[in-house]
Amino acid sequence: MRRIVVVANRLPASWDGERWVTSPGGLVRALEPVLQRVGGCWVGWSGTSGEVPDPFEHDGIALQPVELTEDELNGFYYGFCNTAIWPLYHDAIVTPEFHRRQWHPYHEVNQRYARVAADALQSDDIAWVQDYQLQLVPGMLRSLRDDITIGFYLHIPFPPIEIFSRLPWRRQIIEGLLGADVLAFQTRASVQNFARAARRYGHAESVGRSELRWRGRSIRLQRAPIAIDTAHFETVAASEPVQRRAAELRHELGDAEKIILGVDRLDYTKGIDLRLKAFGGLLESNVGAPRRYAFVQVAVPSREDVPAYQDLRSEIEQLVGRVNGDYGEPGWSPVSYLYRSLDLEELIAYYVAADVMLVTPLRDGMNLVAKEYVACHRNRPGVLVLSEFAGAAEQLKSALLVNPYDVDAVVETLRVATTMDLAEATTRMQRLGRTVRKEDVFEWARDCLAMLEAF
Ligand code: ADQ
Repeated sequence: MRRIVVVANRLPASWDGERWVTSPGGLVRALEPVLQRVGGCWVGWSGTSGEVPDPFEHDGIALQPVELTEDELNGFYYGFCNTAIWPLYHDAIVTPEFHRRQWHPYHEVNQRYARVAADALQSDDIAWVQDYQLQLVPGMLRSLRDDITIGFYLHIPFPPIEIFSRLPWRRQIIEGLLGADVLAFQTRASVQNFARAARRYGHAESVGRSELRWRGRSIRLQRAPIAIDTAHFETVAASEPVQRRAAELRHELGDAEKIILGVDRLDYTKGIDLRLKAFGGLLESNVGAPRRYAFVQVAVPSREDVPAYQDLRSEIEQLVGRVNGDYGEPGWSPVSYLYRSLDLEELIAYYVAADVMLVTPLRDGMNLVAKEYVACHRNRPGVLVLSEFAGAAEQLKSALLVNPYDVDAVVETLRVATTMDLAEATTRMQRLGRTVRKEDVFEWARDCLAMLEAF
């Protein structure tokens, strides 16, 4: 196998003040064993601005830190990535901001990643560039090295052309991406959206559905839905301490008949506000049985320096207060709201405890939470309510699919989910389980790398 150099915004480890610790998450878990086996390295930002550590090895992988100053971080990451690209690519749920002063650091920082990667690459290596922060890197790398294969994976949706076309730097972004040999996306819709934008703004030509020709080169388009380490979730969910903790949680939640759960990064794309309104609607129709339902929303702090995220946090906290004020009783609040990250075992105990998982993003590249819930419900009843606008809806067709903007429909779906008979819930969960077991993160990594190897 050929060596792989992963180029990502962040390194797979961060400094905790005393030592480097592996960052949690599916991408790291999937790629670590591959990189350990075939060699190569990981290029990314270390998480602290200012002086960068020298290249070092962690868990058998060579890490190449990229330097970012505080100013660059503000312009590139908090600025262009999170106020222009992130909202634009998520259907412009929040109005994207386009500032010329932020484009410059985006370009500069992409150039720096490309240079560090070019130095780390050996002839015939594969460079595998990750996500929306680094869309110019494929083109920049190609002009620095013509003896490597370049792959790019987009973790978030690629938007429809009507939305993408607003971007003042649309041509540069398309040309940057077209520097890759293989461009992979979460869904078919994203593949099609990109092909259309590449034809219009890059003057690329389509050859069938999964190939483009551009400036004499051939570029493959791939649909590769990201996934989870299913076996790991299944094992932890079945373990005695997690089962015990799940029972404890149910008790702490007042032994409600039905526990409904939401787990997200606190982000306006996740539809947490509409979800709370829908839960309020369910309680409204539940006169006479006040403690029947409990809703737990776990929200992980995210991008706390971006004003839109601060506003969102206040809005959600007000909504939680309103539902609890309207429907709570002394000593009993129907909504439990946790604003923090949980360790994996605790998170899994929540998944196990929940009768209904409510995943209602307004737009989401994939949504791994939905897959994690399914993996934790092998041989255990549970119902997944899933937004039509999550990438996962292309695969998880046996979930109860819903339009999250339609609050009445979410209320009705919650009613169906909380009253579903055991036989139907079991059949649906078995089907979902087959999908997440067959298409796990290792299969995803194999698919992506096979396409790159073949190039
Ligand atoms: P995210 O927007 O972060 O990812 P998601 O796919 O749901 O969304 O992944 C979140 C991860 O964080 C999950 O693995 C989950 O377990 C974990 N997590 C959530 N809440 C947590 C909590 N309170 N404590 C601890 N862990 C928690 C982006 C895209 C997605 C895409 C992924 C992967 O926005 O669409 O699926 O990348 O490509």
